[in-house]
Amino acid sequence: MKLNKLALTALASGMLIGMTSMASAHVTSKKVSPLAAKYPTIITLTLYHGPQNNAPDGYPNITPAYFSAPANSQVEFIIHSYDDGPAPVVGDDYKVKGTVGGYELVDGKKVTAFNKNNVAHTITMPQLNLNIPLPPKTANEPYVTVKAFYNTGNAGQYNWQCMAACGSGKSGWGGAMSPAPGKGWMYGTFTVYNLKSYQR
Ligand SMILES: [Cu+2]
Repeated sequence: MKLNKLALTALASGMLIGMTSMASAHVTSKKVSPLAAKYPTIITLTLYHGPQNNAPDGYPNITPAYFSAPANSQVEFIIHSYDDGPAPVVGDDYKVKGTVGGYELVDGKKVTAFNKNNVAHTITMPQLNLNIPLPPKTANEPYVTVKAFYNTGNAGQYNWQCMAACGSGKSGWGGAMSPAPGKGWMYGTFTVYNLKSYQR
C-alpha cells in the first residue's frame, strides 16, 4: 500500500514534469517587465523591390539593414513591403517563429504560418529562433504591412538574413542574396544593447 502510494506520487510528479516541459516547448518569446511591454521599441523597416532601388539585376533590399533595441525589452517590428512576388523558402521559414504570441499581423490579421508558396522574403535570425516571413503585397495596396512583437533577451549582435530565394540567377541565391555584396541587401545585424532603465 505504501509502495503503491509512492509509485502513484512518482507517476503523478513525472506526469507533471512531462506536462511542464511540453508547455515550455511552446513558449515562443521571453518574458519582459510590464514597463518594457508597455513601452516597446519600435523598429520600422521597409522592403524595397528592385525597380525602386534602381539596383543591378533588380536587387530588393530590407532597410535599414542594421537596427537595435535594449536587452530584456519589447520590440514592435513594423515592416512595409513593396514586393508583390513570392520566392522559394528554405525549410520551414514560411512559419512565424519566436514572436510574442507566436504570430505576426499582416494588414492587421493574425498569421502564424503562410502557404510555402506565398512568401516573398523573411527576416530570419537563427541565433534568436526568430522568423518573420513577409508575404507578397496584394494588387489592392501599395505595400503590405507586417507587424510583430519580440521580447529581447541578453545583449549581443545577432545576424538576420532573408531565407527566401529572392536574389538573381537560376537559384535565386545570387545578387542581393549572395555573400557579395553581402550585408545591406538581404543580410544585416540586430544589435541588442544594455540599457539600465530597462533592467528593473
Ligand atoms: Cu529576400
